[in-house]
Order: sequence, then C-alpha cells, then structure tokens
Amino acid sequence: MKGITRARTGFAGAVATLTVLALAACGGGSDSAGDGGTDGGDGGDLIRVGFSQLGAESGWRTANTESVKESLSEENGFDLTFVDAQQKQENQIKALRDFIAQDVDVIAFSPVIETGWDEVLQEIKDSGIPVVLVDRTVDTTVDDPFVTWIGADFTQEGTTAGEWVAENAPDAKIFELQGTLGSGAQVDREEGFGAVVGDQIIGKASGNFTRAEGKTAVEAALQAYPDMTMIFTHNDDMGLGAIEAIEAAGKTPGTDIQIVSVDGVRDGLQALVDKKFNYVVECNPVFGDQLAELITKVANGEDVPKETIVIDEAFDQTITQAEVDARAY
Ligand code: GYE
Repeated sequence: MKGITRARTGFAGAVATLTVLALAACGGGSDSAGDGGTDGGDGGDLIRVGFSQLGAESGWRTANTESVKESLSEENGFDLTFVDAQQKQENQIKALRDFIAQDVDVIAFSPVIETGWDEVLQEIKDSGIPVVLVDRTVDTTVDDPFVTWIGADFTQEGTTAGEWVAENAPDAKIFELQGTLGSGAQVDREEGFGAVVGDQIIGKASGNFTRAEGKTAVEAALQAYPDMTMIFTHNDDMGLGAIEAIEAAGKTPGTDIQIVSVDGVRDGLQALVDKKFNYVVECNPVFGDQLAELITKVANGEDVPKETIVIDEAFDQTITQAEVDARAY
C-alpha cells in the first residue's frame, strides 16, 4: 500500500522556526465562485482554478480555506471555483469531474483519504489538465498523477509529538485519537508517533477530526481504558472534544489525563495556555500564497518542485497568552 506515487514527506527537518507568510493584505471583494461552479467567463487572462476542498471539519480547515480563497482571488489573477466536499469522497470525485467538464486551467484538491482516486485521476490525466495536490496525500496506481504537492510533513509531526512524550512522560499510558481513517494526516501521524512511543499506546479510535466525534470517542475510551493517563490526538478539535469528555467524567485534562495535540489553531493553543493541553505540534494551514505561486507556474508550464513542505513549529505550556493572541488563525 505504501505508495508508488504517494506524496510522502520523509525528511527529518525537526522543529523549525515558522517562516511567517505575508498574506496579501487586501481581503474583501470577490471572494470566490461559490459552490455552484460558475464557468468563469470574465477576464480572459485569469487562471481558471477548480479547487475541491475536502470539508470544513476543523479550525485548521477553516483557516486553510480562508487562506486559499484570499490568495486565489480575482485581484491576484485567478478565477476560482471552490467546492466543499463535506468530508465525502464521492462529493470530491463529482467536483473533480465537473472541473474536467468546465475545462479549468488547473485542478487543485485536498483528498479526504488516500485511496480510491485511480479512476478520476486517470480521467483528469486524459483531459490534460494539470493537478496540484494540496495538504493531504494520495496513494494511487496512476502514473505521475499530479504535478506538485504542497503540505506538511505529517510523519514528522507525529515523530515530534512522540519525542516530547518519550522525554516528558515515558510512563504515560496513551490513548490515540485518530483523524479520519485512511487520510494522509491520520496514517502518517500515527506512523511517526508509533515509531517513537508505540509501546505506550493502550488503545486507539477515530474521532474523524471533529470536536463532536472526538468527544464521543473519548467518552467511550474513558470507560474502556480507565488507566489511561494521556491522549495523543491527531488534531486540536478532537482534543477540545476530549477536554469536555474528561471534565464531564470528573477528571482534570492536562493533569489526570495529559493531552498532546497537532495543529496549533488558536483554540488549541489557548488550551495550552490554560494548561489543559500539554504539548501542541503545529501544522500551518496558511499557505495560500505559496499555493497561488505554484498554480501560476503550473498554468504557465513552468517548472515546479515535486513537493513543497510547509514548515511547522511546536509549543509547550511555556507559550504565553500574548503569543496566542498574536496568532493569525
Ligand atoms: O490537521 C486537521 C484537519 O489534513 C492537515 O485535517 C490536515 C488535517 C488537520 O481536519 O485538523
């Protein structure tokens, strides 16, 4: 299964300082074509982009969508058709087929899970429209299915989380709260974390990257694994759901049950300031400007790197309120 054409990250660039990406400061104006999919008739020299976003499941995703829309604006030279798939692969496949029918210049998409794309990727390939893969990865038999991929090193994020645990809580009994099963973010974070502290894991379940499902999964886990002392959650939203479940069970998150998370959205970092989370590995969603640059080059037939890794930081409880308040998302 480990992909022939899987956009794997695999380099060990530890926790680096975040390069703050200057966002095109002008917001307003024409936001996007919206879900209906206009055929973008105006502005002959705009680059026509079909973007299939996988959903709106988390704070990370909301920030990512905002960044993408802000950067792929008409002012910046794009005619964007943005479609939200609501975490359903069939919706994404339909959107991708619509983009082929519209004969857009570039198709960009964040695949909800890794597998199941062979047919539609082949169709896109046959249409000659270049694909820019965003955020998550694909595992496909289609040869050379995308021109370039931009996203984070999910395996490294898991490793960074695992290393913190190995150093700070080597006796912790860990319940792993997984993201959407089969998604690149779930598969790779689990692999990276498990390679460091796999023998400390006493149970796993998916919370599908949402706060509500994270809460439900932890309610069940508190019953099934009464001796758990830590939760490793694949994103902040599920961790915030975990806080609710832990508090409802009369325990103290961050103390009785430690929480190690990934993302670093504002609510997650606030939980760190409030000492309910113990460690957060960032996954930076604000890469719209880099994406816009890649898409422009692809549309113009210029060379682009096969992959662009978005740089992440990591935070422990020494983070200050001022730092959290200064965050962009
Ligand atoms: O960590 C999570 C979101 O694919 C990196 O998806 C993304 C993940 C992110 O739902 O919050």
